[in-house]
Amino acid sequence: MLAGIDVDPEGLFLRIRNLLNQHHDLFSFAIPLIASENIVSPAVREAICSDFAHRYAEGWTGERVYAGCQFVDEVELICIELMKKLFRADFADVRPISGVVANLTLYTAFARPLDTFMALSVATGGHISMAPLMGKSGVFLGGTAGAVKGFNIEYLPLDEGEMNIDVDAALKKIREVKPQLVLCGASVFLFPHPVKELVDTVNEVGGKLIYDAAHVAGLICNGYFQDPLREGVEAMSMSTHKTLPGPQHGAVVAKAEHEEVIKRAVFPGLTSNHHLHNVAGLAITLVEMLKFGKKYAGQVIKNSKALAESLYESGFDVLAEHKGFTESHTILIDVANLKDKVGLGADVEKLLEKANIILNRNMLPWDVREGRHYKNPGGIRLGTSELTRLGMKEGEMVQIAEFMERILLDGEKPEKVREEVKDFRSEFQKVHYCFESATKAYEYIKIH
Ligand code: DSN
Repeated sequence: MLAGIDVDPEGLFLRIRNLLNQHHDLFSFAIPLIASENIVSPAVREAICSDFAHRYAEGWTGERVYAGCQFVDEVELICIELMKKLFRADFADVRPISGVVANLTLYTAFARPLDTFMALSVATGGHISMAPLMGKSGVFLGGTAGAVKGFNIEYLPLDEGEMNIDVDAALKKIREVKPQLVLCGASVFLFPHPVKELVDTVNEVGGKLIYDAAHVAGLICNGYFQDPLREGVEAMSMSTHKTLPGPQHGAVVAKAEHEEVIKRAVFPGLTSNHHLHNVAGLAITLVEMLKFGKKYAGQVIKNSKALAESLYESGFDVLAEHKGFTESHTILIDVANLKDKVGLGADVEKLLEKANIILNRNMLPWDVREGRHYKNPGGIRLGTSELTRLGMKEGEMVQIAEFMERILLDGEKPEKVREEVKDFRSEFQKVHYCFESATKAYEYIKIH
């Protein structure tokens, strides 16, 4: 034994494989509600365990510095063309290996260390990749924009009632601080951001407006939510696995004039090899979006509205009721009123996990003011992308709200509800909005 680990290789191998199998069993019978997650189709799973996973192809297609890339190049070119078509973009780069690297690509292309950068704070829905190294109060945040790029970060103000960027306050601040770069987009992204309202002022002060579409890329490319490139942004970064139901990867789309600076930022700036199996998986995902995407994205939004409505009617404090709760896949709930009964966000997350209902705690914009911490914040965040891919519709959202009500409001034991959750899930075992396959959504595929 080494620090509690059996070092017998055979035993360890079997143990790891057993853990993987258990994980697949868990998700086969769970309600997956994490807004940043989704499930890929069997065709995409096949691509991501292909030989592409073993290869190198540094640089741009047709200009690689390794042999053996002829099929890799053809797949990547198809992927690029599909990105351009679906996002109606002049230029696409599918080499960033994650959403954070996609953001870093735009930071590198459009700004320099010590430049002033504006985005939402983490507490108001921003992502850690937008955050400074140190908070204003001297607390260590370690955000990518500060830690890696050394930006001077000013926050975009949030209108807490509207759960959106406060346009008047943002315009005033942009005129004052004259940022080189302003980023719209968020990790709690309920409503389209005011790109059109901000762009002229950002440009007047000499800055550039960009957009992080990590959460909403699968809505945007199917004609929903908003169309940032038409509304005035220079470029959009994204991850490819949230509402866009692809493998874990990143991408950037931009106006034609930014092609060279973005290409250079990606390679040799931020990547060496760019995970070719995920590029192949992304290409297949984009084909799926071309064929099935409009129905999928429309249903994601219908489902999130239905789930929010049912939860609200059950008595949950779902945010932004006066605006129909959400225009995306995401719902935010204030659970501070459950503090004495079940606890705050982390307690709610853990209790629901016992019933195989998987979601995450989330900060509310007013948590810091009210003395709450990100480890046990006042909110929970829910997303409907993965449930939609499993074929669920509005009726199932009502059922899911009931499960949550019974555990969190009526005090039923989660272990008892879990048995019903498993029954409920047994009907939804295939991935939808993709090419037909016999493989189940969470089937553990054994090759060895
Ligand atoms: N942290 C992820 C999210 O859950 O939104 C994004 O990277």
